[in-house]
Amino acid sequence: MTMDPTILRLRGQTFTWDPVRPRTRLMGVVNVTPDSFADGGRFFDRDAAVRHARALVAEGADLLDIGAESTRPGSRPVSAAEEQDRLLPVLDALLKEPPCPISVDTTKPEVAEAALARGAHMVNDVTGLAAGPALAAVCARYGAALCLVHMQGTPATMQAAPHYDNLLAEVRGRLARAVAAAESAGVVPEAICVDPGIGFGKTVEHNLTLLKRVDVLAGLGKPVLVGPSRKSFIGALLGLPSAERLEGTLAACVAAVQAGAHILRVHDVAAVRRAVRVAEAIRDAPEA
Ligand code: HH2
Repeated sequence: MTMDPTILRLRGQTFTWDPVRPRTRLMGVVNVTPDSFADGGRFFDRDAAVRHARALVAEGADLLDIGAESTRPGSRPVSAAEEQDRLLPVLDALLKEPPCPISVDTTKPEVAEAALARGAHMVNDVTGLAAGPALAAVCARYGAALCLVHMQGTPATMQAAPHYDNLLAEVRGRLARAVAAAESAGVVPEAICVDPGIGFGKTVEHNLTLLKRVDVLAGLGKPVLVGPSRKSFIGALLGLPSAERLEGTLAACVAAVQAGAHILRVHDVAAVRRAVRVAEAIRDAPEA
């Protein structure tokens, strides 16, 4: 029996994962925000953000994710106008000669519309269409990809008291409903990926279980994107601030790959590329 490859279509570009030896793709994070938890303020300036994006591609990023609104726990929402003022100049510079497909981390249909009209390839919605199908309809109109992330609550409240009666069933069920909503809004089935939302309404233990059981989401038939990079569950385990979470990030990324992740959203592209390359070589080695 031959298995079908997993596919993600990004407006003319396609990522294909071999079912036996899938090659993990890396999404490099570019935060054009003054307050992101991992790199807040460092790339707020347009030129610095563009330089950083190009450096991530040189390090081996297959895809870039540009965000202009922080979604850290307790972060302040920004208006669509402010988000566009931050995002669009960076996007314009990168899309003149796109170094790789570009995703835009936004929950607002008007911001997505402006970004996709300029040629962005994907929308990364950390709320998983919680506000309804409008964002999906915009993606459908442009033939763009859509990443649906599981979040319990909102960034303002999500870490107050995360609770699940059945973590894996609830995360999978919510994502399955979001996929159905996206497809009914006209998004091409092969242009959708799903994400368990590490840190989005999850305790340390919830995050660990989701990383261990990425395979549960692979059953949805979409590529699975996972974003453990520098997150607070690593800080909680090791007692370290975000600047010192590289080793923890590498361990989480390798575990996620072993559990079936297709795309990793990371800040430290070069280091993760090396760690994943070795993990994949071990996975693909002969048994004896
Ligand atoms: N995590 C963050 C933001 N966007 N998107 C996806 N698909 N998956 C994630 O896990 C994810 C995400 C939060 O990380 P970061 O961008 O570093 O911080 P901030 O939200 O403060 O900008």
